[in-house]
Amino acid sequence: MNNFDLEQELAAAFTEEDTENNSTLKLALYMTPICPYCIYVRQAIAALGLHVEMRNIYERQHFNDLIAARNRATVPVLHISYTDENKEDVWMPESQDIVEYLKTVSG
Ligand SMILES: N[C@@H](CCC(=O)N[C@@H](CS)C(=O)NCC(=O)O)C(=O)O
Repeated sequence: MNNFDLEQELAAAFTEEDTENNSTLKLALYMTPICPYCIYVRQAIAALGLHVEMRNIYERQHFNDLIAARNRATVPVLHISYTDENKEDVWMPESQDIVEYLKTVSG
């Protein structure tokens, strides 16, 4: 495991506060290491200092989960889940939309 992977593993243990909705949200990015749109989003995540778990779809489980949710393997996709069980998970595609959303989360 290299430093980047380790950092992501540790980051996955944390969550972001969703201040607007007063619940906790967890962010995960479905990605591949070589996809330019994914790199763009990952750079934004680093710049914003957010904790986002990386889910490389070269790993079978992550690939299967993405297909089950969206019926397509296009990445990046941001998975947003909430501690409030009444709130449905969101699967957000499109790198530009993801970055704009992340800016709102980082406040
Ligand atoms: N408009 C999308 C483009 C995403 C995209 O084309 N991703 C490529 C990888 S860089 C991909 O997943 N291609 C395979 C596929 O669509 O099944 C975005 O900005 O996120």
